[in-house]
Amino acid sequence: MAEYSPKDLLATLEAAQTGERDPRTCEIVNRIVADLFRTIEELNVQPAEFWAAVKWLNQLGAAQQVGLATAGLGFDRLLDILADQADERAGLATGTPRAIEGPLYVTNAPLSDYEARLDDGTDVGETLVMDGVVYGADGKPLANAIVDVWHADSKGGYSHFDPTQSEFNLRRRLRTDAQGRYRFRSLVPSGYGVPPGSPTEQILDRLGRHGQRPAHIHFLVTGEGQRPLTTQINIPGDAYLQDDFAFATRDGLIVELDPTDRTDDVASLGVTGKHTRVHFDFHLQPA
Ligand code: MBD
Ligand code: FE
Repeated sequence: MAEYSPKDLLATLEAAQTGERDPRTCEIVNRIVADLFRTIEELNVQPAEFWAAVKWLNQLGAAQQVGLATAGLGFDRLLDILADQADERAGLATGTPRAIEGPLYVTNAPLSDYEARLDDGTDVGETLVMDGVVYGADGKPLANAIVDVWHADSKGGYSHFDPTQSEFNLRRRLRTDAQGRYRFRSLVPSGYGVPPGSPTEQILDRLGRHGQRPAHIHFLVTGEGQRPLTTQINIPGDAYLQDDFAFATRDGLIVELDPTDRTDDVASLGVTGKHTRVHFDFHLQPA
């Protein structure tokens, strides 16, 4: 009797797709299943290993960490590399480099015109004043652009996900003024580490890796007629700057820190003593 092979099983699986199917879903799922069948066959994956992976995936989902694991396994950066390549082919490879969104963005942060204070005053750390201009694809300053900014606190935690922080702490949307300017007061963030004991940490341990990100600040910049830009800036001097577990550090996104005690121009932000300044402009692409 002829053996029913893995290839036969694949063919049977695909032949069962006789209903009102979504062709794109079929194409992708069939490819992934075929690739995994091959992996299991060629690497002689044992049932105990397979079921351990299923258990891990369930734990990963239950912990809401699928998007954290994808970042750590390089998928998020992969999507950026492919988008960069597409831009290159289209002659659009200018402007501020993109960098991964990550799993910790929250929509609808409080909206302010031009400037805001991001921190709720309860955290320790160095006061940061960051400012800059959003430029449209035409090279001119863009009024009424929205700079949506979010970052970690001194312990590397993000509000909404860290229940000890107040709602929308270190998260704001800033609307640029007529000159395209935005600015905010906050605290210099610390780096992020994946939660200890979590499913994401477990897989990183098995891979002989750490789960640390260097200190960074996220941005989603949008404006009329412009392509939305998701990016991050990195704080220099961090031990993990070139060893990011999410592979997101890029040239052009590492800012300079400017320590100052000048306060006359930041009175509306309530800044009094010594603090750190960062200047960073965003250059958008056409929609
Ligand atoms: C982060 O803060 C982050 O930016 C990414 C990409 C993954 C985990 C935590
Ligand atoms: Fe982050």
